[in-house]
Amino acid sequence: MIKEWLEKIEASSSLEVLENIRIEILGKKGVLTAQFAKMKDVPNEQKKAFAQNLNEQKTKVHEALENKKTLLMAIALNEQLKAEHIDVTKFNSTAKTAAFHPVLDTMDKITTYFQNLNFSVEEGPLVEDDFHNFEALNLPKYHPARDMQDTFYCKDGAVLRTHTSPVQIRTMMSVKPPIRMIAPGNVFRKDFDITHTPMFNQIEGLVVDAEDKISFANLKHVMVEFLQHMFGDVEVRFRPSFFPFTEPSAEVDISCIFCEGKGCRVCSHTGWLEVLGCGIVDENVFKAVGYKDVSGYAFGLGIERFAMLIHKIGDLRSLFDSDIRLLGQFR
Ligand code: 2NL
Repeated sequence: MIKEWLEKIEASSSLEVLENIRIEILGKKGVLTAQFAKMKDVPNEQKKAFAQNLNEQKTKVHEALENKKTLLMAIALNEQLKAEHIDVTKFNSTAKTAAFHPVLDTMDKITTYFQNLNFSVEEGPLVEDDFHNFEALNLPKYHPARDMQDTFYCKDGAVLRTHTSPVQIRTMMSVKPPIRMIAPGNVFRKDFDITHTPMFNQIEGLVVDAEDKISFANLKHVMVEFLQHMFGDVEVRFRPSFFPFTEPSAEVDISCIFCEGKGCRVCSHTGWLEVLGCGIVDENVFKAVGYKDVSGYAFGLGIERFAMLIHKIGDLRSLFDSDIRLLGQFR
């Protein structure tokens, strides 16, 4: 009998079959269990040998079952692993890749352009003091031009920076000229409507060198080259303007990239789009940082506006919604 059982166990092809064999032999109504019940009919002097023999058989069956179970489980696991195997190198055309947000992408493009012209990239604190955000930029207390900025005021006279110019002030106060730098980053203004968000991104540039090395012509050339790099073959126009920190100052327009200057809704039928402000650094700014016998030019632009023009996005606020349906289009 035992030989037959062991052969059956050895031949079983699945855990289910094996379990049925176990029940058949060792279960409550199993054939070996039934043998144990016969014990009471065995004469006393044979009981010991009888029991010993049954226990040996039981041990052998039990061992055979366990060994077979281990083997079948290993086979089952192997098959499962094979079935669940994923080929991670397989090409999947529906896989979604990540993408840069258009604002970050535009910031990168502008930053890289100026890095290639040997400008350094500088950063500074978002919470500023009155000196770095206003005073040093030729914006004394109670000067009406401060109202242009719609400032967020914090405790103890601190402000959220209204432009990235304080980064230039900090740089000028920590290194000697010549300087060739840009300052990209968040700025804050208490303004919220279709064309304004209370936080937006700006890049400002500053070049400072010996007096005879800087001219408005230099500034004009760098701006024209930069704008044609960003927008392609556009006309560039300089209009006289005013900023407290530059004199003379100019606002710069490009010919409308939507109608090629013919006049459309985006350019309010003027044929021109305003894209940045710039000028020759006011001497009061150099006085405030302790620079002497130098000259400089500076410029500033809003990155969201550039991103909207480059990617033809109509509503400024959609840049702040984090809506995957919009962002997915810039992959
Ligand atoms: C604009 C115009 C501008 C500057 C920013 C600047 C900074 C220093 C000294 C002088 Cl430290 N100027 N920055 C100059 C002219 C224009 O920004 O429309 N920005 C969005």
